[in-house]
Order: sequence, then structure tokens, then C-alpha cells
Amino acid sequence: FTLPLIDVLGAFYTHAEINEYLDSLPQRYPQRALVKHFGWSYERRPLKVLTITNGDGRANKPVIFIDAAMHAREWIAPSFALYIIQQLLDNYAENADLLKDYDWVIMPVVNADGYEFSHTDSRYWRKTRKPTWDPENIGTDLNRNFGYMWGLEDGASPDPSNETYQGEHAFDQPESQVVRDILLHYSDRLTFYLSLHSYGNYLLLPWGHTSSLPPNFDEMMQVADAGAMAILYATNGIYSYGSGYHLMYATSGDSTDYAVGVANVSVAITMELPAGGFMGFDPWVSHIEDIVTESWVGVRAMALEVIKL
Ligand code: ING
Ligand code: ZN
Repeated sequence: FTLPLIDVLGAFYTHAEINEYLDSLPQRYPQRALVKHFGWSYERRPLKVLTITNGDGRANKPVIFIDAAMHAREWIAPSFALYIIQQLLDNYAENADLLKDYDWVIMPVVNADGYEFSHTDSRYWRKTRKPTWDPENIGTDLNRNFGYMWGLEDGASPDPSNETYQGEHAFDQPESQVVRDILLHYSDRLTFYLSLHSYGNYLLLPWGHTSSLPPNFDEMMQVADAGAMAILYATNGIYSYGSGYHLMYATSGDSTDYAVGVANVSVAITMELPAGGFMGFDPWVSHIEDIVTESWVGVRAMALEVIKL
């Protein structure tokens, strides 16, 4: 076990700190870690993605893609993404099975501007920071901005004052464009897309935009079931799983619907991590360890189930 470079369990980190950490990893793991710069946020923050392999040099393995902080205030999500990175890199000995036939692609902060704003100005900010046509209201909900079944009436809002404002067009936000580009770039190899959110202990599967179910819904349920059961056995933590539409509410233009509907990803799951703190989005630092270690049990089990499929 190699000592981690930052103490993920001891603090929440800013976007700049997270990028600095990502940039340090290829020096430490030259054969195994690679940072890719996929684009810029509206306020010109670099949007970075880490790819992790086992270093055996085999190209074009299937890919597991994880993103976090599409919503600014959901701070536990990037913390968990960093914890996953550390498990795969620093704690490789215990996780070699996850990298034998798979590469991992991890984007710890999608909504860089909003995430930063939630640190400096407004803790419960959700959306991006790009102005809208309405001078009174800034920001678009990235998880309503994806170009598959975008802008349906009951799954998103055309009103910029709404927390689920969909944008003027699908993909009019540079941050959702980056996630789209990653999904399309790895499309042939992408078998599992996991989008980390908080909160509520849910594993949400497509579709969000309709009550009907995607063709491989049973396969996705099998993966979610493996994750939920592993967590139940490990900590008695309870996750509900099923389609987003049935379990939560209608969503239009969310990233997992796009992944399955357009990018041909076979398994796409939105993981709503546990609540904490005053508002659910702000677990105490002392709570990070419990949440990320429990969640890792679930993600590990889901990845192994995907690898079996
Ligand atoms: N919740 C998700 C949201 O974007 C969701 C819920 C996602 C439902 C995807 C269905 C599909 O509203 C949070 N907490 O962001
Ligand atoms: Zn969210």
C-alpha cells in the first residue's frame, strides 16, 4: 500500500486542488495513470479526466467511466471519486481484479465553476455559472442538458429561475459537452458509466424520461442488485434501485439516458450517495470515511458484476 498524496478522508478539496492532485499522479504512476484535458468550463477552468490502467500495455480494453459533481453542491461525490482513484492506484494489490481486463476513466469534477462557487459564495449552488438569456438568473442544470429526449415537459424546466433549467439547447454548456465527448470517445469500449450524485441512497437506472424501460434493463438491475446487496452485507446500508422515472421523478436530458440512448453504453447508473450534514449535501468531514468506504464496497461489487456480464 502506497501512502496517498492527499488526505481524501480529512477534507473537502477545491477544483484547483483536485486538478493539482490529478496532475501529480502520472509522475507517481507513469505506467498506469494518464491525465487527459478534455475541455474548459465556461469560466475557463481546465476539465481534466484521469485514465487508470494496470500498466500491462494492452490497448482497447473495455472501459468503466465515472464522473462526479455534475451538481456543484454534492461535495461527497468528488471525494468519493478521489477515493476510488486511490483504491485503484495506491491500493492496487487489493484491486488488481478490477483492472485486469478493464481500464477506468474518472472525472472527479464536471461542474468546475459551480463547484468552486459552492466553496466561495453559495454552499448549496447546483447549476453551472454560465449566464442565461434571463439577466436575473445564472446557471443551467447539467443533468438536464444532454441531447437525448432533451426538453420534455415534465422532466426539466425551460425557466432559468428553476433549479432544473435545461438550457437553451441541448449541450449549450461546455461541461456537458465534455461528458458527451468522453462518452462518445469511448463509446465502442464503454461498458459501465457511473454518475456520482448525492443524496438519498439510490441507484437510478435509465430511463429518466419515460416510464418504459430500456432493452437491457434486467442486466442493469443485476448490476445494481450486486452493488446494493454488497453494501447491505457490509454495513447494513440500504440502497433502493430501479429506473429513475419510477424511483424518483421524470428527468429529461440526463446523462445516463444519453449514455444508453445515444452512446450505446450497456450499463449506466446514477448513484445517489448517502446524505449528511444540515441539508443532506454537506456531510461532516468526520463522516467522509464511512460514506466513501461503504460506497466503495458497492462500486467494487457493481464493477465485478459488469466484468462478469
Ligand atoms: N438527483 C438527480 C437529478 O439529476 C436523477 C436524480 C438523476 C434522477 C438521473 C433520474 C435520473 O435530479 C440529484 N440529487 O441530483
Ligand atoms: Zn445531483
